[in-house]
Amino acid sequence: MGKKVYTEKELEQYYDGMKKQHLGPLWYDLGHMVTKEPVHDVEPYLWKWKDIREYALTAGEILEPGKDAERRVVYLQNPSLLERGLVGYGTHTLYAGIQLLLPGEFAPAHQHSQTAIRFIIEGEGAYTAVNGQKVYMERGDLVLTPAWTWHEHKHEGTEPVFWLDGLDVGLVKTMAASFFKPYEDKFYPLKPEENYSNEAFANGSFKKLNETVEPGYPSPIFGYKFDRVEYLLNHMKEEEQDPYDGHAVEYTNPTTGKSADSRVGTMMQKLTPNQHTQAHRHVHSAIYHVLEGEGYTVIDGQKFEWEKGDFFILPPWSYHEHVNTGDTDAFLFSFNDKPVMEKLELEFSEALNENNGYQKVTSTFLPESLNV
Ligand code: GTQ
Repeated sequence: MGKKVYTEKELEQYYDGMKKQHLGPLWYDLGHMVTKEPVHDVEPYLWKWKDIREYALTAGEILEPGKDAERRVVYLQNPSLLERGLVGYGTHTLYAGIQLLLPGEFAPAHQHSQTAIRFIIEGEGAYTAVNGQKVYMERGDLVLTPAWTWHEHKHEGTEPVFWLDGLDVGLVKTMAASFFKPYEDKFYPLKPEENYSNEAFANGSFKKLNETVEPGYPSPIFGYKFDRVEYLLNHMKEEEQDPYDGHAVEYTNPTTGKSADSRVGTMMQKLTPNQHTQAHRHVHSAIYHVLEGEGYTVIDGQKFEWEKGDFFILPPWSYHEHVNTGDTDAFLFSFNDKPVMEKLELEFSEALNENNGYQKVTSTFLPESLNV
């Protein structure tokens, strides 16, 4: 059964006609759609804390939240994604912003379909109210404001407070599912108990006799204190370490045993002095914040040197390994899109097989402010 022989001219007419009708030949294009491995345009990047802090502080002189702006935030823009017009993208799914509140200031109540996590970088005496429940924030704490919850921030302390906002901006935009609503008033009605969820549900240990705690989301815990995470990391046995992440703890929802937030995963890692983890890669992407310590992370052969306060992007499907070069423990906080990839049955990971599991370093990243 031979195929009809078309002349070159006939074929050209055929393909041109098809294109004009907005149709396409899969026999040419399958390889671009169903790629053998994840293909992406998310480049790794690193920002120095002293630069971000400076720009945030100047914003403190320029504008006031609740008056001139909904929030006073300097966000991390991944340059590789801005090329595609993706404003506010850290990775293709995740956003990171650094929010500043000065003493006495507030950021008004609102809700949105994006889910948000907060990680406190500097300062104390500020709280986030989640559906009216005040959660006070101190350095190293994680605070959740899950999708659709009403949330506001207020600062009752005496020094500036800085925290990281992590939202699934890119994901929600791709899904065409963004909703935002300001509350009818500045503040959502406050509940009498403060820090209730941190205390009552720590480790998922208790519930009142006549209370029902439904398994599911949002987590009954909105605030996760740093000293608890630190305790757990400091009491991990050698054999409980992860070869790729070192001493590593994921924040969980006690009713499900899974990620604390339903869409944004959160993790704290501890690397002991000279610790050098092995390289692996996974489908999920992440944004890292250095809570404490100094060292570097090799991402696809490029060395990203970090110190306390810095932020860096881990793109999807990129080999990475972490090294602590300091003489004290390093603590790395990160948030990721792993829960989404897992729910969609898209998560996959693999170790680097060559060179004993370590990458060859071919270049060192130069942060913008040192690029003179
Ligand atoms: O504090 O609710 O950085 O809604 C971006 C969007 C912070 C917030 C951000 C937000 C918030």
